[in-house]
Amino acid sequence: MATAGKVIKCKAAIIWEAGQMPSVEEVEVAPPRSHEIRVKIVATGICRTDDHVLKGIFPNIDYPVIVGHEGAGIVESIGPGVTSVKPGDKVIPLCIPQCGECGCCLSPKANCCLKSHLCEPLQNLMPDKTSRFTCRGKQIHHFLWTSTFSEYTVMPEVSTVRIHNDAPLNKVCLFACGFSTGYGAAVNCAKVEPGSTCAIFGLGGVGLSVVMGCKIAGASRIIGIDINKDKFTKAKELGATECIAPQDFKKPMNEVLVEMTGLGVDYAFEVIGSTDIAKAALCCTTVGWGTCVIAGVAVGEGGCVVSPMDLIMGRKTNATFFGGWKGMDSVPKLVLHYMAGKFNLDALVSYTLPFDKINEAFDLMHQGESNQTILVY
Ligand code: COD
Ligand code: ZN
Ligand code: ZN
Repeated sequence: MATAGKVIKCKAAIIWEAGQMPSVEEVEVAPPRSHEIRVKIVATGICRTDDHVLKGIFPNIDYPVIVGHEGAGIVESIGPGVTSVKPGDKVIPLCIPQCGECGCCLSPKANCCLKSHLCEPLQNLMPDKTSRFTCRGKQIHHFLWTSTFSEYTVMPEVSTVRIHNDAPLNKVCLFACGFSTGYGAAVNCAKVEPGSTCAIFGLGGVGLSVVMGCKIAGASRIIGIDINKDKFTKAKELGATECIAPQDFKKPMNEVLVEMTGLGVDYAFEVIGSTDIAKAALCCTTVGWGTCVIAGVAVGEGGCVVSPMDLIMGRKTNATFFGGWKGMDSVPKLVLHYMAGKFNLDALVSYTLPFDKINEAFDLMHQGESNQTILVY
């Protein structure tokens, strides 16, 4: 492309300081270096993790920063040594890379690549500790090596996966985080079985994706729990067999669920991002084999105190990052499954807005108004 090797000027949303809303400005995006890829982002969702940076509660972040990781786009140019994609290919950024060489990448049991930006020392620059973004002469930091809140972004090759070129980017961007996290919590982490009973705490976009995973896995009872009853219609449309609101009960929800099911549920999912709810999710599972999966990241909370007595009788607890998927191997397959009609991703999208309305999208998230908002450039 004509832009290859040159600096590109485009718009991006910059968070200049913790606690400030992003400001849409012109940035310069340098060409990709060795083993890097420059991508024109076409669509991006927004995720609570982006919001955690906005609020200043994501650990060890340097500002100013361009966040965003739930994106999809088209390769504009590649740096030396890149072999997996070429200009024009459709790609999805991976919020957790897959280097293919580290102990976790080589093990079928793990998806947390050890060459990730999340490994110590946590840092939000490119792998070589420099940035490809500048604005008014100032260096702007990357985030998760994805930074999809820039019309053009540079990502390491290990964080970029090629998908089918007919995939609709304004929908499949949800495979970059929300859908994959929730669906994978059910099918990879819990390994929900046919005929089982499931409880899902939180029916936002990620919780609804857990509901879809439980349904596809053949669960016979799928109980959705949310304080916002407006979430119940969609949850039932996607597979929840019952929905309940905590404010309608005097007892704690774990006791309510044990009463509803006799022994407790086989699988419970925490999809709110609260340590108190994680405890309730563990305690509503059946003694003997019940499994609790924590999908939410409760940033800034003190931690979760669990008595060994809650576990000693055979209950298990587990947590998942990105639904346990190895991104390179799995995301292209998830996209193909979507294109074949296996998942109703479209039902997760509450709003599609132009990128310039990014602050409106964050407001909708804060008001609990939206499941997933997609921004298009
Ligand atoms: N009881 C019941 N429901 C509640 C309660 C409560 N006390 N508090 C809130 N809720 C409901 C809300 O009404 C809402 O419907 C739902 O819980 C939460 O939904 P959203 O839309 O705010 O959030 P999601 O679905 O987009 O995401 C939820 C997560 C917990 C997954 C998210 O916050 C998170 O932690 N994401 C990071 C997890 C991860 O692994 N990410 C991978 C890369 S970023
Ligand atoms: Zn690795
Ligand atoms: Zn996310």
